[in-house]
Amino acid sequence: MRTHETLPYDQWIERSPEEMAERAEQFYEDVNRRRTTRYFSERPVPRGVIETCLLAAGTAPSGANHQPWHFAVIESAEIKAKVREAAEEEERVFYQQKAPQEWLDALAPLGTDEEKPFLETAPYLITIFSQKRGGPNPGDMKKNYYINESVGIATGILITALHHAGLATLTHTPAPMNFLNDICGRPDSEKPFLILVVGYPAPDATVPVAGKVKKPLDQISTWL
Ligand code: IYR
Repeated sequence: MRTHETLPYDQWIERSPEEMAERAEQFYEDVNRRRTTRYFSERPVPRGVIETCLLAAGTAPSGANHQPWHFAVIESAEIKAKVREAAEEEERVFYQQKAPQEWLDALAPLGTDEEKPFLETAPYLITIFSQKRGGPNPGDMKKNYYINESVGIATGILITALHHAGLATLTHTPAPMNFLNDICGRPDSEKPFLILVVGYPAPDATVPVAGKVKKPLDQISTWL
């Protein structure tokens, strides 16, 4: 007995096994073209594209469907400069003092450092916040569940949607990043999850060779 309110699942589309295989191939080919780059162009990106990708991210499954995320989209040059200044300050401490050698060694193939010019160059910084409390309806202050899992899935969909639309992204996680609450005017009950840098890649953008190495199927899966 289904005691909750239901609807028929009628937006689902039946595909033949051949069509399924073809679509799976096409999708893999497309997402396998995504790379994280640190070099962005200042070229403007239509705001509507970002909005549609945010709507796509918002379709993510989440704990109790509470949708415990907030996306603060920074397009103002002044605010981007503030984020850069604060992030570089944290990152200087990270790279020069806090990071253990093992971590620095792991990052060496990616060529990261405390300089974050992309925080000003890229047209948008999507700052993603996770919410400890909320709920499906405006003003809800219910406890949220599986917050990191939910926000992680939504972020994955957002990255994929932006790539699919033809944009480049960079996940950036200055630590600690509490300064983002102040800059973005978000309440203390929200925790910055990550900054997604979004735009066209610079004409001379590069990607690290190390980023191309993806584990083969037999290393990432087992069948029981
Ligand atoms: N937050 C730093 C360091 C950093 C950490 C990991 I793990 C990366 O994959 C990349 C960078 C920074 O953004 O430079």
